[in-house]
Amino acid sequence: MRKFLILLFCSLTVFCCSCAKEEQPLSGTGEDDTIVVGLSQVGAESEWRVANTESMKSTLSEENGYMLIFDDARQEQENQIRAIRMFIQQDVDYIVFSPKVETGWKSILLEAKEASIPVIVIDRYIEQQDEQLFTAFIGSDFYRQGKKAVTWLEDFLEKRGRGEEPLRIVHIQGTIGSSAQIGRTKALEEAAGRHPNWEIVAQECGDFTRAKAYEVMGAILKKTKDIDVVYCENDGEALGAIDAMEEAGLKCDPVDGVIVISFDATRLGLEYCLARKIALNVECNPLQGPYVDEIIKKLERGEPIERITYVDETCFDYKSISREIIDGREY
Ligand code: GZL
Repeated sequence: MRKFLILLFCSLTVFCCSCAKEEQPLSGTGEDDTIVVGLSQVGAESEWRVANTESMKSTLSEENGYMLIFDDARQEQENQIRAIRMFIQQDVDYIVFSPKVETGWKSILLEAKEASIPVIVIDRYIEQQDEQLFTAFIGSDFYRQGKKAVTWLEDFLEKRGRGEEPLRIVHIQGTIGSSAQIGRTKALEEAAGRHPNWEIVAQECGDFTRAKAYEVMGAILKKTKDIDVVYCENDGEALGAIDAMEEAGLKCDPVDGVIVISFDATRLGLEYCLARKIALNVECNPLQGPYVDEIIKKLERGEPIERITYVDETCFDYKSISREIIDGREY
């Protein structure tokens, strides 16, 4: 009944607006079979995030039987917690959220559990909890992504006879405490620990944005230009770091310049890969809407679901990327 009241309120709101503006058919069916989903998104910090949001909105649509209540947390965990509490008060059917960071969710997820509202975590992970605080996770294995990157780098250097040479690495990290940063960082730091000739000469947070990465890379370049590899934890950071390096007169190229490694494989990031400015781009698939839709429809039918689902992902390097691949990409 409360869900019907939410839909009725929304329809009346739309109706009042439409009367005020122009004649429009009422949106929303008001039928009880509409699935009401509250979605809390981290923000809009990167092209990847924008693509992730678009995938959610285009899938959890009215045509597909949903009413989506969307909240942009603007990079603040407090805003996500507030939005989830609002969804609980509105008695939505499902709560979906991408946790900005791994910790700090136990209390609010216990509230959702007490309200018997299933929670689906997307994209990033939350710290392992004893209780079953979420119904399903759909996202990436970030440590596996990092392993792909360092394995590629080890093979690349070995093939070029540079396996034993000193390797000076600049590490631009993503949002500290996010599972994407934790996993990608762990893989690099483990690899640096395995290779005595590898040295992380600078490690700074670029917060997954081009602007912040440009700023921190510029500061690093004031101290040293003796850099062999820049390991950026997403495409926005890679572009910002490349901007700063090129301004400082450094060439970004896997063969005769700085080796730049990136994550996400957005269209812009792959353009840089085709231009050889990014040597390797590890895909992080944002198209998670269809996965969420499948899980919810199974739950609605009372069918069993997988609690953990990793999305399909690959990687591209400056040799394997092509114009055809880029033109065929959805994001
Ligand atoms: C990864 C996602 C990260 C992307 C960044 O799944 O959480 O956040 O790698 C985005 O581009 O900002």
